[in-house]
Amino acid sequence: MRFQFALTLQAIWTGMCHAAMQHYPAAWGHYDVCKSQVYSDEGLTWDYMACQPEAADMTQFLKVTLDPPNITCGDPPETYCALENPYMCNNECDASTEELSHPPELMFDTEGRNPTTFWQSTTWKKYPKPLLVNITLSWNKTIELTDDIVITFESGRPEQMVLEKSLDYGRTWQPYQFYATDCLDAFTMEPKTVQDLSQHTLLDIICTEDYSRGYVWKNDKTVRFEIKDRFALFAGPRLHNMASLYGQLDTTKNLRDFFTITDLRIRLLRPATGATMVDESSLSRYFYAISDIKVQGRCKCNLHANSCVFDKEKLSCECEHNTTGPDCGRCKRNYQGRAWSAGSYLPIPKGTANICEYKQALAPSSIHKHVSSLTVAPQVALSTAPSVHAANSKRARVCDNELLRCQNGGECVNNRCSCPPSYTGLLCEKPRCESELGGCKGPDSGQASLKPPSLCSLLTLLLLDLLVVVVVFFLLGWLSPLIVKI
Ligand SMILES: [Ca+2]
Repeated sequence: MRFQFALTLQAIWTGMCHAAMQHYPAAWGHYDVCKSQVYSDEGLTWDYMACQPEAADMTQFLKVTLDPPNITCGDPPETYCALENPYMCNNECDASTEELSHPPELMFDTEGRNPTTFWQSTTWKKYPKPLLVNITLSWNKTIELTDDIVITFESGRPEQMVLEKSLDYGRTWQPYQFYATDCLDAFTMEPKTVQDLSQHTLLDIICTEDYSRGYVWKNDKTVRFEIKDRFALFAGPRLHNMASLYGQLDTTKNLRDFFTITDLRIRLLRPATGATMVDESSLSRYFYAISDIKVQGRCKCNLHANSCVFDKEKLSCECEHNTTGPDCGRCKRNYQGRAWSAGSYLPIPKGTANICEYKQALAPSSIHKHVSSLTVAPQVALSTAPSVHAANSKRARVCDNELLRCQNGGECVNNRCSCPPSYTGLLCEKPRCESELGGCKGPDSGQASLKPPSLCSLLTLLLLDLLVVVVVFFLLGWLSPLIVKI
């Protein structure tokens, strides 16, 4: 059912592409199916396609860490004032009372309830020492962002903040975007907006004042990292030309990596103050409060899986195409028939699966190459052991009546090659002289060219001689009238 449904989805998507629908696709992806069965001349076979999991709300799968760890309000309990009214100080934060506590998980619960639930920091009691908080979101898995990151603040957006990303599980960090009421003052960067970016500067890290300016009222509470506006630089303003974006993602690793993360870090550097000067007599007005963080994305499975499971607190791809690993980043054992490669989005709409192939599935003509370079498949290598007998011939099978692999006149007997005297090796591929003292150049090497001619070769030579004599006689008979004339 799911399979049919996915196919239908794909058909709908393809239709949408052709009709150039002027809507944002729900999840900018449509590579839902990894393989399908098809009838061909060889019977029922698999047709493989590039595939990826659906985009999802990734906040369900993250681990959140706060630094400093005791930065959440309520221990000890404290009162705080409303930013817009310093005399309204009737709010209380108490970690020991559920209704009055503001733990970090309230940044990720389902919103829409009233009143809003939110995480809140301690107040800025230690002013002028900066009120610094790092909120780290870790997935322990590479994920690809598919939609804007949206952070909703409940008490004014911070005056200075940096959004950072890691691609190596938090070992190293790179900035994604700087946010400030005054970019020059805070980060010595010219203020820019995402609209200033072009295809050539898409990877530039900018400082924006769009989400920090002035005091923020209820309708203006969000800070964004604009993923879709960046996609739109390649896919067009309504993301209707996804082929163009996929093409770029396929060929530009930097671009692909830009949207790929294992961790995000929100560095809060200065809370909203609502004024040019901080009122030192009322520091309980200044703190951070976040009610919601949205991170939409999908597991990165290198286009080798269409589902990703969350088991034992960890996400991992359910790999297809004979791949394995948390990101389907390598071929399964015995499936290294060719080097691993990520799938490709192109050609639209099915992409290219680049499956890992079973080693034994190589064409017989290429077997010889493998044997002679000693990179024989495991099954073949096993049979070199002298103790291999008919009992385990299933694993030790070298040849059979269909696979006439024995070379140089060798015959398949009991699934093993019986070689002529001058050849040896699993497939009779080696002249016996190679393993003898002095090698093939020695006087006793037994190499074909140095052997006395066999009866067969003598007969062949005799026949050839006879043929030459007959031809000469025939020519002479045909030419004789001419010779007489001359
Ligand atoms: Ca909430």
